[in-house]
Amino acid sequence: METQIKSNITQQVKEKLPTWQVKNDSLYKEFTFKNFVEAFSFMTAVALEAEKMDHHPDWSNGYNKVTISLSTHSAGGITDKDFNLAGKIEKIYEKLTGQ
Ligand code: H2B
Repeated sequence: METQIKSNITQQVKEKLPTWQVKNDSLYKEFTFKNFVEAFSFMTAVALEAEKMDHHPDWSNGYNKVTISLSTHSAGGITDKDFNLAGKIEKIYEKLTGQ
């Protein structure tokens, strides 16, 4: 699956990534941590995974918050690559925070 129609994407996000939203043709989520060190540890782990996948997040950090936006730039929207990276990010978040 390379590109998908939008209503289908929204449905898939509800099923597979219930804590994520679709925003500006991207998968979007804001993560909260206990402090900056925990947030930055999360970003480091995600960065290494993203590099391995050759698929990179658009993100920002402010103290204990990290907002992540995932889209496939070359496809101009959400693809399987974004779902896969979001799944990996969820696992990293769970492992790091126990949430
Ligand atoms: N990340 C994302 N999110 N979208 C892309 O289209 C993309 C990427 N392309 N990471 C990759 C890198 C491409 O630029 C390199 C050359 O593989």
